[in-house]
Amino acid sequence: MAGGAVSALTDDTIAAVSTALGEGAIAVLRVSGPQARSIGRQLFRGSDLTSVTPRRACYGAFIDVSGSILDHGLATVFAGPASYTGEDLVEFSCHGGVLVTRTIYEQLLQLGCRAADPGEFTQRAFLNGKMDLTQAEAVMDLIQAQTSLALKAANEQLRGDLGREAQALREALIGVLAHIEAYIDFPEEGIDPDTGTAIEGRIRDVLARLQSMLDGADRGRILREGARAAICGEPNVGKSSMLNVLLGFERAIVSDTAGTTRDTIEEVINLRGIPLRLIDTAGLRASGDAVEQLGMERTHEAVTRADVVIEVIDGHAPPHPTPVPAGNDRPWIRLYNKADLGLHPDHDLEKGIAFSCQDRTGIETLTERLRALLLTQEESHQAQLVAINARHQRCLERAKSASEAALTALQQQTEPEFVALDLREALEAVGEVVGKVDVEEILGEIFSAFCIGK
Ligand SMILES: Nc1nc2c(ncn2[C@@H]2O[C@H](COP(=O)(O)OP(=O)(O)OP(=O)(O)O)[C@@H](O)[C@H]2O)c(=O)[nH]1
Ligand SMILES: [Mg+2]
Repeated sequence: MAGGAVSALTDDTIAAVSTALGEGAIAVLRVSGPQARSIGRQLFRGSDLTSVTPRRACYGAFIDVSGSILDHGLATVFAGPASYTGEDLVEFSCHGGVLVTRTIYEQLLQLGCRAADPGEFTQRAFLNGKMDLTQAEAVMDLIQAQTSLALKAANEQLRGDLGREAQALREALIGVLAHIEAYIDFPEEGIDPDTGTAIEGRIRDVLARLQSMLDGADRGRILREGARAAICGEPNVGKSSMLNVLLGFERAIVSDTAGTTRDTIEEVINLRGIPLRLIDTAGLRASGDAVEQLGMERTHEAVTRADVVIEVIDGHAPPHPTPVPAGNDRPWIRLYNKADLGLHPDHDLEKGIAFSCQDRTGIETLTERLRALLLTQEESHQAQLVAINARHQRCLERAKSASEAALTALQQQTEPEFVALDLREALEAVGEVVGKVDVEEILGEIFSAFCIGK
Protein backbone atom coordinates (compact mmCIF):
# COMPACT_ATOMS: atom_id res chain seq x y z
CA MET A 1 0.00 0.00 0.00
CA ALA A 2 1.41 3.40 -0.90
CA GLY A 3 1.78 5.97 1.84
CA GLY A 4 1.88 9.77 1.63
CA ALA A 5 2.46 11.33 -1.74
CA VAL A 6 5.16 13.57 -0.30
CA SER A 7 8.28 13.82 -2.40
CA ALA A 8 11.51 13.21 -0.55
CA LEU A 9 13.23 15.94 -2.56
CA THR A 10 16.56 14.41 -1.69
CA ASP A 11 19.37 15.73 -3.79
CA ASP A 12 22.12 13.64 -2.28
CA THR A 13 23.04 10.08 -3.08
CA ILE A 14 23.55 7.68 -0.22
CA ALA A 15 25.59 4.49 0.02
CA ALA A 16 25.78 1.64 2.51
CA VAL A 17 27.08 -1.88 2.90
CA SER A 18 23.77 -3.73 3.20
CA THR A 19 25.07 -7.08 4.35
CA ALA A 20 26.50 -7.73 7.81
CA LEU A 21 30.16 -6.88 8.05
CA GLY A 22 32.28 -10.03 8.24
CA GLU A 23 33.65 -12.69 5.97
CA GLY A 24 31.10 -14.22 3.61
CA ALA A 25 30.71 -15.46 0.04
CA ILE A 26 29.35 -12.14 -1.15
CA ALA A 27 28.61 -8.69 0.23
CA VAL A 28 25.98 -6.26 -1.11
CA LEU A 29 26.43 -2.50 -1.32
CA ARG A 30 23.55 -0.21 -2.11
CA VAL A 31 23.52 3.27 -3.61
CA SER A 32 20.37 5.39 -3.85
CA GLY A 33 19.73 8.89 -5.14
CA PRO A 34 19.89 10.99 -8.27
CA GLN A 35 23.61 10.26 -8.88
CA ALA A 36 23.36 6.52 -8.21
CA ARG A 37 23.79 5.50 -11.82
CA SER A 38 26.48 8.03 -12.75
CA ILE A 39 28.53 7.29 -9.63
CA GLY A 40 28.03 3.59 -10.31
CA ARG A 41 29.35 4.08 -13.81
CA GLN A 42 32.63 5.47 -12.47
CA LEU A 43 33.06 2.58 -10.03
CA PHE A 44 32.03 -0.28 -12.30
CA ARG A 45 33.76 -1.24 -15.54
CA GLY A 46 32.18 -3.64 -18.02
CA SER A 47 28.74 -2.12 -18.49
CA ASP A 48 27.68 1.50 -18.57
CA LEU A 49 25.29 1.74 -15.62
CA THR A 50 23.74 4.95 -16.94
CA SER A 51 22.38 3.10 -19.97
CA VAL A 52 22.02 -0.59 -18.99
CA THR A 53 18.60 -2.23 -18.81
CA PRO A 54 17.23 -1.88 -15.27
CA ARG A 55 16.65 -4.98 -13.14
CA ARG A 56 19.19 -7.05 -15.03
CA ALA A 57 22.43 -8.06 -13.32
CA CYS A 58 25.60 -7.05 -15.21
CA TYR A 59 29.03 -8.54 -14.67
CA GLY A 60 32.02 -6.26 -14.39
CA ALA A 61 34.99 -5.02 -12.39
CA PHE A 62 35.11 -2.60 -9.48
CA ILE A 63 37.86 -0.08 -10.06
CA ASP A 64 39.43 2.69 -8.01
CA VAL A 65 40.08 6.24 -9.24
CA SER A 66 43.40 5.23 -10.80
CA GLY A 67 41.69 2.45 -12.75
CA SER A 68 43.12 -0.46 -10.72
CA ILE A 69 40.81 -3.40 -10.27
CA LEU A 70 39.56 -3.96 -6.72
CA ASP A 71 37.27 -6.93 -7.36
CA HIS A 72 34.87 -8.46 -9.89
CA GLY A 73 31.16 -8.76 -9.28
CA LEU A 74 27.65 -7.80 -10.30
CA ALA A 75 25.71 -4.56 -10.55
CA THR A 76 21.93 -4.25 -10.86
CA VAL A 77 20.23 -0.96 -11.62
CA PHE A 78 16.72 -0.22 -10.37
CA ALA A 79 15.44 2.91 -12.06
CA GLY A 80 13.24 5.17 -9.92
CA PRO A 81 10.39 5.19 -9.15
CA ALA A 82 10.31 1.39 -9.59
CA SER A 83 12.86 0.73 -6.85
CA TYR A 84 12.83 0.06 -3.11
CA THR A 85 13.48 3.72 -2.28
CA GLY A 86 11.54 5.14 -5.21
CA GLU A 87 14.77 6.77 -6.47
CA ASP A 88 17.44 5.46 -8.83
CA LEU A 89 19.11 2.65 -6.93
CA VAL A 90 22.10 0.46 -7.75
CA GLU A 91 22.98 -2.74 -5.95
CA PHE A 92 26.52 -4.07 -6.16
CA SER A 93 27.54 -7.58 -5.18
CA CYS A 94 31.22 -8.11 -4.56
CA HIS A 95 33.20 -10.83 -2.82
CA GLY A 96 32.39 -10.84 0.87
CA GLY A 97 35.78 -10.02 2.36
CA VAL A 98 35.90 -7.30 4.99
CA LEU A 99 38.71 -5.36 3.27
CA VAL A 100 37.36 -5.61 -0.28
CA THR A 101 33.89 -4.50 0.83
CA ARG A 102 35.31 -1.65 2.86
CA THR A 103 37.51 -0.50 -0.06
CA ILE A 104 34.61 -0.46 -2.54
CA TYR A 105 32.46 1.37 0.00
CA GLU A 106 35.17 4.02 0.46
CA GLN A 107 35.38 4.41 -3.31
CA LEU A 108 31.67 5.18 -3.36
CA LEU A 109 32.17 7.88 -0.73
CA GLN A 110 35.08 9.33 -2.67
CA LEU A 111 32.95 9.45 -5.81
CA GLY A 112 30.39 11.64 -4.02
CA CYS A 113 28.07 9.37 -2.07
CA ARG A 114 27.15 10.21 1.49
CA ALA A 115 27.27 7.44 4.11
CA ALA A 116 23.63 6.44 4.69
CA ASP A 117 22.14 6.83 8.17
CA PRO A 118 20.58 3.76 9.78
CA GLY A 119 17.25 3.00 8.11
CA GLU A 120 17.70 5.77 5.56
CA PHE A 121 16.85 3.59 2.55
CA THR A 122 13.56 2.64 4.15
CA GLN A 123 12.99 6.23 5.24
CA ARG A 124 13.34 7.33 1.64
CA ALA A 125 10.94 4.58 0.58
CA PHE A 126 8.39 6.02 3.02
CA LEU A 127 8.99 9.63 1.98
CA ASN A 128 8.60 8.65 -1.67
CA GLY A 129 5.27 6.96 -0.99
CA LYS A 130 6.56 3.42 -1.57
CA MET A 131 5.24 2.27 1.79
CA ASP A 132 3.42 3.65 4.80
CA LEU A 133 4.96 4.04 8.24
CA THR A 134 3.66 0.72 9.54
CA GLN A 135 5.32 -1.06 6.64
CA ALA A 136 8.59 0.77 7.24
CA GLU A 137 8.43 -0.36 10.87
CA ALA A 138 7.65 -3.91 9.73
CA VAL A 139 10.92 -4.03 7.77
CA MET A 140 12.75 -3.64 11.08
CA ASP A 141 10.49 -6.15 12.85
CA LEU A 142 11.14 -8.66 10.09
CA ILE A 143 14.90 -8.30 10.43
CA GLN A 144 14.71 -8.60 14.22
CA ALA A 145 12.15 -11.44 14.36
CA GLN A 146 13.34 -14.24 16.63
CA THR A 147 10.51 -16.73 16.18
CA SER A 148 8.26 -17.94 13.39
CA LEU A 149 5.18 -16.15 14.78
CA ALA A 150 7.04 -12.85 15.10
CA LEU A 151 8.15 -13.28 11.49
CA LYS A 152 4.58 -13.97 10.40
CA ALA A 153 3.29 -10.86 12.18
CA ALA A 154 6.04 -8.73 10.61
CA ASN A 155 5.17 -10.06 7.16
CA GLU A 156 1.49 -9.30 7.65
CA GLN A 157 2.35 -5.76 8.65
CA LEU A 158 4.75 -5.41 5.74
CA ARG A 159 2.00 -6.61 3.42
CA GLY A 160 0.02 -3.63 4.68
CA ASP A 161 -2.58 -5.33 6.90
CA LEU A 162 -2.22 -2.83 9.72
CA GLY A 163 -1.97 0.08 7.29
CA ARG A 164 -5.20 -1.01 5.60
CA GLU A 165 -6.98 -1.32 8.91
CA ALA A 166 -5.83 2.17 9.93
CA GLN A 167 -6.82 3.49 6.52
CA ALA A 168 -10.31 1.99 6.85
CA LEU A 169 -10.62 3.67 10.23
CA ARG A 170 -9.55 7.00 8.77
CA GLU A 171 -12.14 6.67 6.05
CA ALA A 172 -14.84 5.95 8.63
CA LEU A 173 -13.77 9.02 10.60
CA ILE A 174 -13.58 11.17 7.47
CA GLY A 175 -17.12 10.09 6.61
CA VAL A 176 -18.51 11.24 9.96
CA LEU A 177 -16.45 14.40 9.94
CA ALA A 178 -17.49 15.24 6.40
CA HIS A 179 -21.13 14.96 7.38
CA ILE A 180 -20.76 17.19 10.41
CA GLU A 181 -18.62 19.75 8.59
CA ALA A 182 -21.01 19.89 5.67
CA TYR A 183 -23.78 20.65 8.14
CA ILE A 184 -21.67 23.43 9.70
CA ASP A 185 -20.39 24.92 6.44
CA PHE A 186 -23.42 24.67 4.21
CA PRO A 187 -26.50 25.22 6.39
CA GLU A 188 -28.51 26.50 3.42
CA GLU A 189 -28.13 23.17 1.62
CA GLY A 190 -30.60 21.60 4.00
CA ILE A 191 -28.34 18.74 4.95
CA ASP A 192 -29.89 16.58 7.60
CA PRO A 193 -27.88 17.31 10.74
CA ASP A 194 -28.22 13.64 11.49
CA THR A 195 -26.46 14.32 14.76
CA GLY A 196 -28.66 11.82 16.49
CA THR A 197 -28.41 8.07 16.51
CA ALA A 198 -26.88 7.54 13.05
CA ILE A 199 -23.75 9.62 13.69
CA GLU A 200 -23.55 8.30 17.22
CA GLY A 201 -23.64 4.74 15.86
CA ARG A 202 -20.86 5.52 13.42
CA ILE A 203 -18.65 6.91 16.18
CA ARG A 204 -19.39 3.84 18.31
CA ASP A 205 -18.35 1.71 15.38
CA VAL A 206 -15.06 3.64 15.14
CA LEU A 207 -14.52 3.12 18.87
CA ALA A 208 -15.10 -0.62 18.59
CA ARG A 209 -12.59 -0.86 15.76
CA LEU A 210 -10.05 1.19 17.69
CA GLN A 211 -10.48 -1.12 20.66
CA SER A 212 -10.01 -4.22 18.58
CA MET A 213 -6.76 -2.78 17.21
CA LEU A 214 -5.65 -1.83 20.71
CA ASP A 215 -6.31 -5.41 21.80
CA GLY A 216 -3.41 -6.38 19.55
CA ALA A 217 -0.95 -4.40 21.68
CA ASP A 218 -0.12 -7.23 24.07
CA ARG A 219 0.30 -9.67 21.24
CA GLY A 220 2.60 -7.23 19.44
CA ARG A 221 4.74 -6.70 22.50
CA ILE A 222 4.87 -10.44 23.20
CA LEU A 223 5.97 -11.24 19.66
CA ARG A 224 8.57 -8.47 19.56
CA GLU A 225 9.99 -8.62 23.06
CA GLY A 226 8.79 -11.97 24.36
CA ALA A 227 6.26 -12.77 27.05
CA ARG A 228 7.47 -12.79 30.65
CA ALA A 229 6.78 -15.89 32.71
CA ALA A 230 7.73 -15.72 36.38
CA ILE A 231 8.35 -19.07 38.09
CA CYS A 232 7.53 -18.70 41.76
CA GLY A 233 6.82 -20.77 44.84
CA GLU A 234 8.29 -21.91 48.15
CA PRO A 235 11.97 -22.87 48.43
CA ASN A 236 12.95 -26.36 47.27
CA VAL A 237 9.81 -27.10 45.27
CA GLY A 238 11.77 -27.38 42.01
CA LYS A 239 11.55 -23.93 40.37
CA SER A 240 15.13 -23.93 39.12
CA SER A 241 14.78 -27.55 38.01
CA MET A 242 11.73 -26.53 36.03
CA LEU A 243 13.65 -23.64 34.34
CA ASN A 244 16.40 -26.11 33.39
CA VAL A 245 13.91 -28.65 32.03
CA LEU A 246 12.21 -26.07 29.79
CA LEU A 247 15.56 -24.65 28.66
CA GLY A 248 17.07 -28.02 27.90
CA PHE A 249 20.29 -27.37 29.81
CA GLU A 250 21.43 -26.87 33.39
CA ARG A 251 21.25 -23.09 33.60
CA ALA A 252 20.36 -22.62 37.27
CA ILE A 253 21.88 -24.31 40.30
CA VAL A 254 19.63 -27.03 41.69
CA SER A 255 20.14 -28.39 45.20
CA ASP A 256 18.14 -29.83 48.04
CA THR A 257 19.12 -26.87 50.22
CA ALA A 258 16.16 -24.53 50.63
CA GLY A 259 17.03 -21.00 49.51
CA THR A 260 19.48 -21.99 46.77
CA THR A 261 18.33 -19.37 44.27
CA ARG A 262 18.99 -15.89 45.64
CA ASP A 263 18.57 -13.71 42.57
CA THR A 264 16.26 -13.83 39.57
CA ILE A 265 17.62 -15.72 36.56
CA GLU A 266 16.20 -14.99 33.08
CA GLU A 267 16.44 -17.05 29.91
CA VAL A 268 14.43 -16.91 26.69
CA ILE A 269 12.94 -20.03 25.11
CA ASN A 270 11.01 -20.43 21.87
CA LEU A 271 7.63 -21.73 22.92
CA ARG A 272 6.53 -23.03 19.53
CA GLY A 273 6.72 -19.61 17.95
CA ILE A 274 6.32 -17.36 20.99
CA PRO A 275 9.49 -15.98 22.54
CA LEU A 276 9.02 -16.70 26.25
CA ARG A 277 11.27 -15.14 28.87
CA LEU A 278 11.38 -17.51 31.84
CA ILE A 279 12.28 -15.92 35.15
CA ASP A 280 13.42 -18.25 37.92
CA THR A 281 13.02 -16.56 41.29
CA ALA A 282 14.08 -16.93 44.90
CA GLY A 283 11.70 -19.16 46.87
CA LEU A 284 9.23 -17.34 49.11
CA ARG A 285 9.28 -18.10 52.82
CA ALA A 286 8.86 -16.21 56.07
CA SER A 287 12.42 -16.69 57.38
CA GLY A 288 15.69 -16.30 55.47
CA ASP A 289 18.70 -14.01 55.82
CA ALA A 290 19.04 -10.47 54.52
CA VAL A 291 20.27 -11.55 51.08
CA GLU A 292 17.41 -13.99 50.71
CA GLN A 293 14.99 -11.22 51.72
CA LEU A 294 16.37 -9.03 48.92
CA GLY A 295 15.93 -11.96 46.53
CA MET A 296 12.31 -12.34 47.62
CA GLU A 297 11.67 -8.66 46.90
CA ARG A 298 12.84 -9.33 43.36
CA THR A 299 10.45 -12.27 43.20
CA HIS A 300 7.53 -9.96 43.99
CA GLU A 301 8.76 -7.53 41.34
CA ALA A 302 9.11 -10.29 38.72
CA VAL A 303 5.59 -11.54 39.44
CA THR A 304 4.14 -8.04 39.19
CA ARG A 305 5.73 -7.54 35.75
CA ALA A 306 4.92 -11.00 34.41
CA ASP A 307 2.47 -11.80 31.60
CA VAL A 308 1.94 -15.16 33.22
CA VAL A 309 2.95 -16.67 36.56
CA ILE A 310 3.97 -20.31 36.90
CA GLU A 311 3.47 -21.31 40.52
CA VAL A 312 5.41 -24.41 41.50
CA ILE A 313 4.17 -26.49 44.44
CA ASP A 314 5.72 -29.62 45.93
CA GLY A 315 2.94 -31.99 44.97
CA HIS A 316 4.38 -34.83 47.01
CA ALA A 317 3.97 -32.85 50.23
CA PRO A 318 0.49 -32.29 51.69
CA PRO A 319 -1.24 -29.00 50.81
CA HIS A 320 -0.50 -26.11 53.18
CA PRO A 321 -0.80 -22.33 53.08
CA THR A 322 1.97 -20.78 50.98
CA PRO A 323 3.23 -17.19 50.87
CA VAL A 324 1.42 -15.32 48.11
CA PRO A 325 3.50 -13.02 45.92
CA ALA A 326 2.40 -9.49 45.13
CA GLY A 327 0.71 -9.01 41.75
CA ASN A 328 -1.18 -12.28 41.99
CA ASP A 329 -3.86 -10.99 39.65
CA ARG A 330 -1.74 -12.10 36.70
CA PRO A 331 -2.75 -15.09 34.57
CA TRP A 332 -1.72 -18.03 36.69
CA ILE A 333 -0.68 -21.63 36.10
CA ARG A 334 -0.08 -23.98 39.02
CA LEU A 335 2.24 -26.99 38.75
CA TYR A 336 2.15 -29.86 41.22
CA ASN A 337 5.78 -30.83 40.86
CA LYS A 338 7.54 -34.04 41.92
CA ALA A 339 4.68 -36.14 40.56
CA ASP A 340 7.22 -38.93 40.09
CA LEU A 341 7.30 -39.36 43.89
CA GLY A 342 3.51 -39.68 43.92
CA LEU A 343 1.15 -36.75 44.40
CA HIS A 344 -0.46 -36.22 47.77
CA PRO A 345 -4.18 -37.12 47.41
CA ASP A 346 -5.37 -33.87 49.00
CA HIS A 347 -4.17 -31.72 46.05
CA ASP A 348 -6.93 -30.52 43.77
CA LEU A 349 -5.74 -31.49 40.29
CA GLU A 350 -8.53 -29.41 38.76
CA LYS A 351 -6.54 -26.36 39.82
CA GLY A 352 -3.18 -27.31 38.38
CA ILE A 353 -1.04 -29.60 36.28
CA ALA A 354 0.67 -32.74 37.56
CA PHE A 355 4.32 -32.13 36.72
CA SER A 356 7.69 -33.73 37.19
CA CYS A 357 11.07 -32.26 36.37
CA GLN A 358 12.50 -35.71 36.97
CA ASP A 359 10.62 -37.61 34.27
CA ARG A 360 9.29 -34.58 32.33
CA THR A 361 5.61 -35.28 33.00
CA GLY A 362 3.28 -32.40 32.18
CA ILE A 363 5.53 -30.44 29.80
CA GLU A 364 3.09 -30.79 26.88
CA THR A 365 0.12 -29.69 29.00
CA LEU A 366 2.10 -26.72 30.33
CA THR A 367 3.16 -25.65 26.83
CA GLU A 368 -0.42 -25.82 25.59
CA ARG A 369 -1.71 -23.87 28.59
CA LEU A 370 0.93 -21.16 28.13
CA ARG A 371 0.20 -20.78 24.43
CA ALA A 372 -3.53 -20.56 25.08
CA LEU A 373 -3.01 -17.89 27.74
CA LEU A 374 -0.58 -15.80 25.72
CA LEU A 375 -2.12 -16.07 22.31
CA THR A 376 -5.82 -15.52 22.94
CA GLN A 377 -5.56 -12.54 20.58
CA GLU A 378 -4.41 -14.73 17.74
CA GLU A 379 -7.24 -17.18 18.15
CA SER A 380 -9.97 -14.54 18.19
CA HIS A 381 -8.53 -12.22 15.55
CA GLN A 382 -7.30 -14.74 13.04
CA ALA A 383 -8.60 -12.61 10.18
CA GLN A 384 -6.89 -9.38 11.16
CA LEU A 385 -3.79 -10.13 13.15
CA VAL A 386 -2.70 -6.66 14.12
CA ALA A 387 0.30 -6.96 16.37
CA ILE A 388 0.66 -3.25 16.98
CA ASN A 389 3.76 -1.70 18.55
CA ALA A 390 4.07 0.87 21.34
CA ARG A 391 3.95 3.81 18.93
CA HIS A 392 0.78 2.58 17.25
CA GLN A 393 -0.69 1.99 20.69
CA ARG A 394 -0.03 5.61 21.75
CA CYS A 395 -1.64 6.97 18.55
CA LEU A 396 -4.66 4.70 18.87
CA GLU A 397 -5.16 5.52 22.57
CA ARG A 398 -5.21 9.20 21.60
CA ALA A 399 -7.70 8.51 18.82
CA LYS A 400 -9.84 6.58 21.26
CA SER A 401 -10.06 9.33 23.86
CA ALA A 402 -10.74 11.94 21.18
CA SER A 403 -13.53 9.78 19.71
CA GLU A 404 -14.98 9.27 23.18
CA ALA A 405 -14.91 13.03 23.69
CA ALA A 406 -16.69 13.49 20.35
CA LEU A 407 -19.35 11.00 21.40
CA THR A 408 -19.90 12.77 24.74
CA ALA A 409 -20.08 16.16 23.01
CA LEU A 410 -22.64 14.77 20.61
CA GLN A 411 -24.74 13.26 23.39
CA GLN A 412 -24.67 16.54 25.32
CA GLN A 413 -25.74 18.34 22.14
CA THR A 414 -22.70 20.57 22.20
CA GLU A 415 -22.12 22.81 19.16
CA PRO A 416 -21.22 20.62 16.15
CA GLU A 417 -17.96 22.58 15.83
CA PHE A 418 -16.71 20.96 19.03
CA VAL A 419 -17.67 17.48 17.89
CA ALA A 420 -15.77 18.16 14.67
CA LEU A 421 -12.74 19.33 16.63
CA ASP A 422 -12.55 16.06 18.58
CA LEU A 423 -13.06 13.99 15.45
CA ARG A 424 -10.25 15.86 13.74
CA GLU A 425 -7.97 15.06 16.64
CA ALA A 426 -8.95 11.37 16.33
CA LEU A 427 -8.34 11.44 12.59
CA GLU A 428 -4.94 13.00 13.02
CA ALA A 429 -3.95 10.41 15.62
CA VAL A 430 -5.00 7.49 13.39
CA GLY A 431 -3.21 9.19 10.48
CA GLU A 432 0.00 9.18 12.49
CA VAL A 433 -0.11 5.38 12.59
CA VAL A 434 0.49 5.25 8.85
CA GLY A 435 2.27 8.62 8.69
CA LYS A 436 -0.45 10.44 6.86
CA VAL A 437 -2.35 13.60 7.70
CA ASP A 438 -4.37 15.27 4.99
CA VAL A 439 -7.08 17.91 5.09
CA GLU A 440 -7.78 17.73 1.35
CA GLU A 441 -9.31 14.31 1.76
CA ILE A 442 -12.08 15.61 4.02
CA LEU A 443 -12.95 18.34 1.52
CA GLY A 444 -12.92 15.77 -1.26
CA GLU A 445 -15.36 13.62 0.66
CA ILE A 446 -17.73 16.54 1.26
CA PHE A 447 -17.91 17.42 -2.41
CA SER A 448 -18.08 13.94 -3.83
CA ALA A 449 -20.42 12.27 -1.36
CA PHE A 450 -22.75 15.16 -0.76
CA CYS A 451 -22.81 16.62 -4.29
CA ILE A 452 -22.75 20.15 -2.96
CA GLY A 453 -22.56 22.87 -5.59
CA LYS A 454 -24.80 20.87 -7.97
N1 LIG B 1 11.84 -36.29 42.71
C1 LIG B 1 11.87 -35.07 42.20
N2 LIG B 1 12.73 -34.16 42.70
C2 LIG B 1 12.76 -32.93 42.16
C3 LIG B 1 11.90 -32.57 41.10
N3 LIG B 1 12.13 -31.28 40.79
C4 LIG B 1 13.11 -30.85 41.61
N4 LIG B 1 13.49 -31.84 42.45
C5 LIG B 1 14.50 -31.77 43.52
O1 LIG B 1 14.09 -30.80 44.46
C6 LIG B 1 15.22 -30.12 45.01
C7 LIG B 1 15.07 -28.62 44.88
O2 LIG B 1 15.09 -28.27 43.50
P1 LIG B 1 15.37 -26.81 43.00
O3 LIG B 1 15.08 -26.79 41.56
O4 LIG B 1 16.71 -26.33 43.44
O5 LIG B 1 14.25 -26.02 43.81
P2 LIG B 1 13.95 -24.46 43.89
O6 LIG B 1 12.48 -24.32 43.95
O7 LIG B 1 14.64 -23.76 42.78
O8 LIG B 1 14.56 -24.06 45.28
P3 LIG B 1 15.12 -22.65 45.80
O9 LIG B 1 16.01 -22.09 44.74
O10 LIG B 1 15.83 -22.98 47.03
O11 LIG B 1 13.94 -21.77 46.04
C8 LIG B 1 16.44 -30.68 44.27
O12 LIG B 1 17.04 -31.67 45.07
C9 LIG B 1 15.83 -31.28 43.02
O13 LIG B 1 16.61 -32.35 42.51
C10 LIG B 1 11.00 -33.56 40.58
O14 LIG B 1 10.21 -33.36 39.67
N5 LIG B 1 11.03 -34.81 41.20
MG1 LIG C 1 16.05 -22.34 42.80
